[in-house]
Amino acid sequence: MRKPIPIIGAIAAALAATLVVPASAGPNCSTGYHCGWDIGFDTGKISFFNSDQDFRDNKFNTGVVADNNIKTVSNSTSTDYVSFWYREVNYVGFLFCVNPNSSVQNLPDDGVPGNGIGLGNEASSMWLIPGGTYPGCY
Ligand SMILES: [Ca+2]
Ligand SMILES: [Ca+2]
Repeated sequence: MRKPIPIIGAIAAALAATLVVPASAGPNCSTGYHCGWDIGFDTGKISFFNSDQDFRDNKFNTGVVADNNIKTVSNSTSTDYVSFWYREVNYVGFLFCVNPNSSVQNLPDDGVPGNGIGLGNEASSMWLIPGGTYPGCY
């Protein structure tokens, strides 16, 4: 009877993970950036490198304004920044937060953008705070 060789298996798995997935990267978002989408992970993308206190002057790559229009978020920080998303400009009205190397797709949404109900299609600013991961964030 052959004995299993768990150490080689573990090394192979770790190596494969290292080769396939960058150390800290959310889905479809370049390392160091915090990304948002209009729909899913592929329609209407915007990438933030720093905090942004007002989305009214930010647009997706489709040209659509990002304010009150982000439904999906991915965190690809290269360090330990957690993204905190707010209902209003200037970081007022906390909505949700996303930990390093994490994401959330199609946030709960009542179908009416910017009416203060739901999490999707509500964000108007995003603040990056170091020291993650934080409990209670996606
Ligand atoms: Ca802005
Ligand atoms: Ca809403």
